[in-house]
Amino acid sequence: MKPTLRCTVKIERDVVALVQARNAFGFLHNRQPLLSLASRWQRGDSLSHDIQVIAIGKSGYGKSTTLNQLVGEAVFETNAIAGCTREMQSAEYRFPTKEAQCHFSLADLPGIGEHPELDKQYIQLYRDAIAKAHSVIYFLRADQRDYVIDQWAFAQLFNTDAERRKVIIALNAVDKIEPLNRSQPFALTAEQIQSLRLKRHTICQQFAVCEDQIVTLSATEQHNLDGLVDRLADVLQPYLSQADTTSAYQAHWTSSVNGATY
Ligand SMILES: Nc1nc2c(ncn2[C@@H]2O[C@H](COP(=O)(O)OP(=O)(O)O)[C@@H](O)[C@H]2O)c(=O)[nH]1
Ligand SMILES: [Mg+2]
Repeated sequence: MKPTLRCTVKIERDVVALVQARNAFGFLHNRQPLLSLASRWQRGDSLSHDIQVIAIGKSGYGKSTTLNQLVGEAVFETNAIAGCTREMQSAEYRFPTKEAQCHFSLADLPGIGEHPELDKQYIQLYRDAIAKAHSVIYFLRADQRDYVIDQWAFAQLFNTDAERRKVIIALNAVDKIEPLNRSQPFALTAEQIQSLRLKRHTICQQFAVCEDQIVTLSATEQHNLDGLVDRLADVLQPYLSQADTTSAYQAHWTSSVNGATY
């Protein structure tokens, strides 16, 4: 029997809560998925039309930490030593639609690189998940020297142009790029910026992606997380349309997002 990836919904909130947590998600405000391009998921008795973003990559690269930072709460388990995510987990945000049920979904997938046999199973599951996702955040770590397993997985997962267009490479842990500095508050030195430039160039060649598909960040130092969301906005815009909202929702929005303009 073909293995399937079980998904546990960790939290469900309104999109407004996500925008309040991080203003960069304002591109979702007053929007809803174009139903014909949405990903369909059965939720209990009803069908949901979703915009879906998935995070994949080796265990320990900071997928869960990054997603938690993006949504502003500890939704996904993180672990310094052992890979802890064995199933797909998601944070779901309801769009304010009148008729169809629609969500913006951010999902954390089990990490690869722990065991070759497990990786083979995960690759097939990842391929199914990628087919349904609108964007895929593929994690790498800036302090990693050898990307052999990552390149192997990437080549298995992204074959067609359509698959490759979905990819954003999140080059995480830039705080650990050489030469290390411990300045507080965190800031990259000129030497680190130069190392990062070389690293980006190498990744472009090794993974055959464009420079603008790579976002450099540090989840723990909260560096350039908005840059990652801005890139997501670029990839997801074509799948969104103006929301068909109720006046009640509009009133709720206006009173709950004080001072922010979108
Ligand atoms: N220095 C540094 N450590 C990080 C960063 N992001 C995550 N980590 C650490 O890496 C470890 C694994 O993170 P986790 O999010 O569980 O990785 P996952 O397996 O990819 O989900 C944790 O100890 C995190 O604190 C980062 O940007 N910089
Ligand atoms: Mg994890």
